Amino acid sequence: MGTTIGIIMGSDSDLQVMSDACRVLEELDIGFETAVISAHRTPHRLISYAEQAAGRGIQIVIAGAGGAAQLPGVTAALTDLPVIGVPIRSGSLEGFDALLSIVQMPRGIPVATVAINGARNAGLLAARILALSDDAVRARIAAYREAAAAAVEEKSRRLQAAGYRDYLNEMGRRSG
Ligand code: RP5
Repeated sequence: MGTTIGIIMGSDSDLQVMSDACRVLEELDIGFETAVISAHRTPHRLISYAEQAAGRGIQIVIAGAGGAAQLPGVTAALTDLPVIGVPIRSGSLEGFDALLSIVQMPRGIPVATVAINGARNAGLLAARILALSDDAVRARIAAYREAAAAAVEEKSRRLQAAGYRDYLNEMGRRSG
């Protein structure tokens, strides 16, 4: 399993959220690497990372950042690889600042943007891009979608069988 996805984040305080991307890529058996790289604190390191990523075999970059969130946009400016931006919820604007910074890229340099804290979807989107040229990944994504559908069907069956009160109580017990 080669490393095909680069997951970068502006701070280690983003790791809790970005670990959702790591987890789903592990579930899909896709190789990835992780790094903390800040567009404003370590701009030169970001330049080296973005310029060298494709040459090292990285095919897609997932970049998470909070606040003014320049990391995904600057990365996309430095490489031809697809870049997926994850707005991280933080500070007084609770991620809305990062969402707008990332989604409102001026024309010419695209960044695909997922929801605030949507790192799991970022991982899944990266997997779907890889699946265009990898049938094994495509099969694992199909199985993942089928399992998600089956889980919903099972919940619906249990809700009908238990009734809403018992189901809610059971949910309360599960969440601790
Ligand atoms: C951004 O500022 C990071 O992406 C992070 O979301 C936010 C806060 O960083 P720390 O002050 O926790 O390092 O650059």
